[in-house]
Amino acid sequence: MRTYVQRVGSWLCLLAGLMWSVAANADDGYRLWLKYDLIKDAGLRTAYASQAGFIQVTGRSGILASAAGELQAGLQGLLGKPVPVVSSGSKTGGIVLTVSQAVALPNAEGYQLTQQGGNVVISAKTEAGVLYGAFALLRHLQTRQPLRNLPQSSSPKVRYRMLNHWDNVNGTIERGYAGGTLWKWYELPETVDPRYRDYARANASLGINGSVLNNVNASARFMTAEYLQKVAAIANVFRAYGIRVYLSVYFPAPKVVGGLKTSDPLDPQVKAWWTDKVAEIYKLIPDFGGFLVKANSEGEPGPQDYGRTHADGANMLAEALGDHDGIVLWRSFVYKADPKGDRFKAAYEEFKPLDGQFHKKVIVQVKNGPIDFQVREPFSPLFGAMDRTPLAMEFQITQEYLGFATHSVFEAPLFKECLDSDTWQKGKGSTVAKVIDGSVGNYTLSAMAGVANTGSDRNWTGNPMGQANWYAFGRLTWDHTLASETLAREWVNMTLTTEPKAAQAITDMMLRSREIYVDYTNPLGLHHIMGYGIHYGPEPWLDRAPRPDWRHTYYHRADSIGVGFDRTASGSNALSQYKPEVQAQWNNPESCPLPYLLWFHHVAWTKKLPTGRTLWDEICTRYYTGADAVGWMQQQWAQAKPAIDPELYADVAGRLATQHREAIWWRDACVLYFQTFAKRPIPAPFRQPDRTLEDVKRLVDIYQMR
Ligand code: BDP
Repeated sequence: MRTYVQRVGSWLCLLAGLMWSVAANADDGYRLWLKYDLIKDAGLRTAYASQAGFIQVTGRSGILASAAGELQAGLQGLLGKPVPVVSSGSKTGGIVLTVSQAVALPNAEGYQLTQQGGNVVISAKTEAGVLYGAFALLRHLQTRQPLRNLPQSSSPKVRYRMLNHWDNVNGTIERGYAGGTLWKWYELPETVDPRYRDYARANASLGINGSVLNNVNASARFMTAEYLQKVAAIANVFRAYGIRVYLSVYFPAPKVVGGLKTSDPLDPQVKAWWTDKVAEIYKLIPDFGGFLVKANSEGEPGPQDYGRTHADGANMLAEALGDHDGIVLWRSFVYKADPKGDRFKAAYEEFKPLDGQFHKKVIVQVKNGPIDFQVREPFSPLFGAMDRTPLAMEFQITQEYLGFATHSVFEAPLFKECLDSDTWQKGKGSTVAKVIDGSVGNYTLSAMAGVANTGSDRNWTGNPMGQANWYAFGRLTWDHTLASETLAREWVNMTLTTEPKAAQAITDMMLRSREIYVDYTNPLGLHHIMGYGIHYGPEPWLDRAPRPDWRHTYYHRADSIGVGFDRTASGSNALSQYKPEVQAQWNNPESCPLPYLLWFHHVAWTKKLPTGRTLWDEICTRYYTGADAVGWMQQQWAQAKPAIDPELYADVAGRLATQHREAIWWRDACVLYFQTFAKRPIPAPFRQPDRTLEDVKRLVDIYQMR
């Protein structure tokens, strides 16, 4: 009996040990790109360790302590040995952190990594700069760069580098696909989730220095004393990582929570209310960043409700900020339900006349494209037109129109395509990036915002591949010249694997993924044909909605002749909102680049394109090859399997399988629907779908829970 018990006991121990080791190896994605797993190459480890004998830091205040702490944890993990933090010494072979006014860089948050007197020295004008330098050094080691590649120096090109959270008080996230909000409003301010710190670390590692905590469809609650206490508790955590908090404003807050009779921005009582509110906020949060405002847009109230302009509203808030170091980010995402108009033109029509009228603390925040975060958009004409107003970029990281957390779409190529577009605002070379970094207009205010894809899921982004979009966005806010390939490779190396073949297979998959998504959903410049409301799956046939510009037939305009939205002078003339040089690129259907063709032209189904195919055949080719290419993505991922954590591998493999099935759904829905107009066969070698249009329509109803 004793032997039996002993035997069972030892089996149980073995089993427990096994389970532990499985659990210890399983990667739940929580650590993002800050994994710091042991470097397996002993030679490299020794080389790095020879420069990492100690971390010397003189100050021990908030941000410097964060920098030293991060380096210590990172080096211990990567090198497998403890690294002491010391406050002084004349030893060599260590890392020295120093704040020095002598550092000559354009931005005080920039850093230098040099080798001096046998040490690696991280220096910057500010503590935040030192923190960014510490993360840069860690990234250097995580991506296995040789130490001889130092020195390096880097300075952020944009001043306000921020995430916008569309998080609601009730814990949900508008267009969030990774669980609920990270902010536990009901527990705050007393209980401060340790996760807030990890959120701040991740963002600081990219250079992000601001976070708007709440949805642009804002609740007035955030302006109450109760909620400001909660916000302050989060700000206290973020401060040690150089991140400032901002709040979205519900414009009628003075009426709703202030008890005033009006929220008219020119009313003296309203002005006084905001001035007092600002004072209250800065007392609690001395480094508060400022306000983000969605006004007179999609039913949100705003200054126009009182006969005032967007500039009146923005300037009133800017004045209320007074001498505090805060800004107002006023969104240009506005459009009216005009059946005769073109939604494309709306933001320009409202904001261009106000150019030059904004207070010096106001930045107008513009979505990358004129419509709404579609899979591909031409850049917003405002970037070329507002030459007397600083403009912020608003990208969407969360994949509202890009297949949620199911489809793997690497967004860096989308961001870059917009940033690198030439607006010609002040002549050739006035790229969108240079407009928003302030260099074209010579502004010191510059900002870039991304609508966050984070949530309470353990791995932060639902789809582990979504982490790469957070990563790429953040790195681009720091340096918009970084190439998509660099960003993909860095992220893969830091997050998934450094094994070269596997890393290459995944990088290749990521780099093609956006174009593949475009092909099986909206090829050749089709846009806004996704599932109504939910924005998932195809629904190009939608011709009934409360507003004309919420109908999808409004956007694609398919008829027996052809498809596409004529935005030239013979149509809505939206093209006239661009500089002549930009118009020249897109104006002529013969020379308009294919990715933008149906954005600007109604093209005949029979029209021969430069590819040698007719428009109809080209559309079909894109839908079919796009859907097939998801099969290729699956193969790429499978190639990397031996080098990837099994849990993480299986998670992404499952999502890719769904993506493949849904790509075929998109394909069938769109070719079957457009075929009812084109009245042509599916070109060989492709085959007519087995199912009918009615079959695919039913699928959409199921997703929409109709
Ligand atoms: C749209 C979203 C909506 C947002 C809106 C915005 O569908 O949920 O509120 O943008 O940016 O894309 O304000």
